[in-house]
Amino acid sequence: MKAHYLVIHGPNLNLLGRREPEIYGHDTLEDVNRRINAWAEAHEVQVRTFQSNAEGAIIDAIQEAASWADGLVINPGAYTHYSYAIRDAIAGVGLPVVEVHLSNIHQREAFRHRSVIAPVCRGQICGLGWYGYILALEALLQA
Ligand code: CA2
Repeated sequence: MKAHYLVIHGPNLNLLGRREPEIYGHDTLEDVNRRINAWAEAHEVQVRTFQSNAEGAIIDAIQEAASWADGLVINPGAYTHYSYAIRDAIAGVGLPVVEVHLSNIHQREAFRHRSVIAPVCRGQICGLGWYGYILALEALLQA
């Protein structure tokens, strides 16, 4: 049976490739999703991608994933650092979740060093750019 995964891109990630390329690279979100979809095809798994700037929409997507997904990959954007609501949604969904960041949040401003999401995730990958999403999916597939 095919595995099903949801990849969530949080706030401002729709701007990828258009600003701050020195931090986030030149790839657009469409480029990143294309690579994720290519990986999904090669591994014969089903991956849906979703981006929202709204905390509530992200929480709805996490809750809905409980009915169809085998795991989640999430880049919560700046919500990483303060959203207890997203943390609670992940803790409540009962699915394996991997947190991903394009940049190395530990090399950046102090407020980015702390993730309130990481304690309820299987693991966290940061600083490896778009490849972090692929590594996260690989980890879920092996789990
Ligand atoms: O490194 C990451 O993936 C982050 O989750 C990205 C978030 C940031 O708040 C986190 O601390 C780390 C911000 C995403 C904003 O993305 C932009 C991309 C291009 C232009 C402007 C914003």
